[in-house]
Amino acid sequence: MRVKQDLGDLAISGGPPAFEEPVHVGRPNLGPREALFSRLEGVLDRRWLTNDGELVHEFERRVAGAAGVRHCIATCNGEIGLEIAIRALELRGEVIVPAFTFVATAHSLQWQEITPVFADVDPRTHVIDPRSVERLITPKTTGILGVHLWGQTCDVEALGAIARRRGLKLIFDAAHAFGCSRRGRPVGGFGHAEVFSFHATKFVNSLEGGAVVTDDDELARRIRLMKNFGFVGYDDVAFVGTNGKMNEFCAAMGLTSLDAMDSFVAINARNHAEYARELNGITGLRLLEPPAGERTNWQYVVVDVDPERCPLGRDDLLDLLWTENVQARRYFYPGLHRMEPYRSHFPNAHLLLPSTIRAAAGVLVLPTGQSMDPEAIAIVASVIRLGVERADEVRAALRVTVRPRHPRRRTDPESP
Ligand code: T4K
Repeated sequence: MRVKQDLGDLAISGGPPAFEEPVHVGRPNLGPREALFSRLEGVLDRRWLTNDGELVHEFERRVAGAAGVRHCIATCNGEIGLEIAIRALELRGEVIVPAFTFVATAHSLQWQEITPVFADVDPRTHVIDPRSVERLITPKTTGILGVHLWGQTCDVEALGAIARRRGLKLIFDAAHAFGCSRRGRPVGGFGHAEVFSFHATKFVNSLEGGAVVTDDDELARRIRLMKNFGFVGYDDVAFVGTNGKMNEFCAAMGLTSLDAMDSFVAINARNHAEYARELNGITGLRLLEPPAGERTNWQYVVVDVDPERCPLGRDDLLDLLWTENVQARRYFYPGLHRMEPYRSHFPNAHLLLPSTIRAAAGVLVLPTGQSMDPEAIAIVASVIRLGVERADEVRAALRVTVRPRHPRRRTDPESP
């Protein structure tokens, strides 16, 4: 494992890959093992494995505290958390969402036969553009579902004003934004409800897991019942519910992860600074920076590759990195409007989504977290720098060596 300095060092030229083992974007952070094992022993000793166990309650208290809200309802994952919040808020008809996000945001609506209507995003931050939202409101619209993508917060003030003026519910997919703030306020208390993900790939993880947070007492009561089939007593069900419960092993992992949260943030911040230093000056690359003065979790290292300026295209850079065993990702390509069933529902959606299309064409997400250190980052950056500086030769080598060997590394849906 060493910095690549010359074309001949690259794997496409026959050199050994930069890393022997794959380097993953979503490599989980792990809290102290002893603390985890001791919590797991406790679960087994108590023989209380799920259904509102004591570790889930403790997890909920700590997440609510960190998010500065009165209520936290832990769920089995973020997508189910979104579905339940959407249902408890009685959204129906159409709900406006950004087209540039993970597919779960739209699926959580479509799964309940609510139509996601795709708004464009801000070209610099990649979060939903309130002006685009306003233009998409119809008599069928019941809500706005914003996404704090990459931990960058939505313009909650503008969205809140639109929602109030047009009588809409406002909810946030905060899957990326646990531990982040906006204007000094922690993410969690914006809109009617916000939903976190604690999936293994998130900086704080509970293996699988999520949480709905809100300051609305009645909404919290409904969500709590809905995530347990709608039971209000042993023999009484109040409404349609589902099984959205978090179990005790997941809560044990989540609590152990929360114990180490500050150290995860510090590692991510250090990694981000290293990437900023190492990638500095490479033509056509922009490292997305979180807003100054806010708390952030630095969970994603997002590089925008400008197709107009960068000599090597984003997809070629991606292929080059994979040949070196760096499994970078082009989240959230190609945009939800190009995934089924949305592509068929809205064949012309792309006409209103120029910034989404641009973001989807440029984003490259690089590995960070506990498993990365400055040395590894310098190596990743050296591959990128070499790729950009020797773009013509690299492109030519990729065409003959990589594409035929790795046809399934990435798949491209049909345009538009
Ligand atoms: N809203 C937004 C905006 C989201 O980003 C997400 C999830 C959700 C809602 C829904 O939340 P959950 O229902 O998931 O709680 C991954 C995650 O599975 C997903 O949670 C996440 N967003 C999304 C951005 O990333 P994939 O399809 O990229 O996963 P996969 O299997 O390709 O793994 C990602 C990378 O992590 C790979 O390089 C492998 C590595 N990895 C993964 C796991 C699970 C590991 O090294 N170890 C592991 O244990 O979706």
